[in-house]
Amino acid sequence: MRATAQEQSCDEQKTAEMAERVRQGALDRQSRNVCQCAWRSGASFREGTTAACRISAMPHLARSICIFLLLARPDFSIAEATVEGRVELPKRQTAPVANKRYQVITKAGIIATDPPTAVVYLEGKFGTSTPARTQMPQKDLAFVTPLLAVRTGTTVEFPNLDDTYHNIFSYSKAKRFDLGRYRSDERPIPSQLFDQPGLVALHCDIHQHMRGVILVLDTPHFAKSDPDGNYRLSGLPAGRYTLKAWTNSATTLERSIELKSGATLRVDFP
Ligand SMILES: [Cu+2]
Repeated sequence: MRATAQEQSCDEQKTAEMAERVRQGALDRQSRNVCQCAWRSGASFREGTTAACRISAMPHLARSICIFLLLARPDFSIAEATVEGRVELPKRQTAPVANKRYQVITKAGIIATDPPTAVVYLEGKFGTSTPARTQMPQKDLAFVTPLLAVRTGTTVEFPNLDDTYHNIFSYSKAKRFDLGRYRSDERPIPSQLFDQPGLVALHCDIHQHMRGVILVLDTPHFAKSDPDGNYRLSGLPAGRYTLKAWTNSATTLERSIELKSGATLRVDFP
């Protein structure tokens, strides 16, 4: 692909900046990624591209610098990693019933889903979270999604989609709140900010059988497993981390892992 004059000019400026940074020894992780943006040739550019900065398409100086950076820093990473596998789930508590929704149950003080589900997440330092919003609706006297995983700093709205009142509350240490009684037309939709990591057990003051769980996690990288325990996390930064698999309030399995750029790692629990 040919670069336009503007791209060429931008490219030269970036290249000069890179050279200056190298000269000053100010080559932190962010600046090492400058070569990602040094060559923005329209549609061919994508952040995290695996084509080694599309080196072959670069002007000579940018190419030389990128090759130098690649050789000088073997831990340099621009491609995203994936981890996938299977979590051995606890045995289900009740016989399977066709078309029955999965639910949150409490047995001997242990909170779990039925059928069992795992939440797999990557623990590490991923920078501060940006405010996010999501919803946990109630319909037919149940939470539509009884198990919700969110990152710390997420505001969850609790819309009532029934023709009756609900009153969602929690006594959990990670978040204690009581929304009071509200109907479907309540505006703004009752909500809570989940600013502490941990498990938040949800109840309804009106319907005692209603159970829900919010797992508040200090990471943007998490996924629920399928009913067979299979999971997949993609778009992960390379590095050493702890991978955790929550299966109920008493059990969180963990493994130390090393993710490599552009590679898919297979991790089964246990
Ligand atoms: Cu209710």
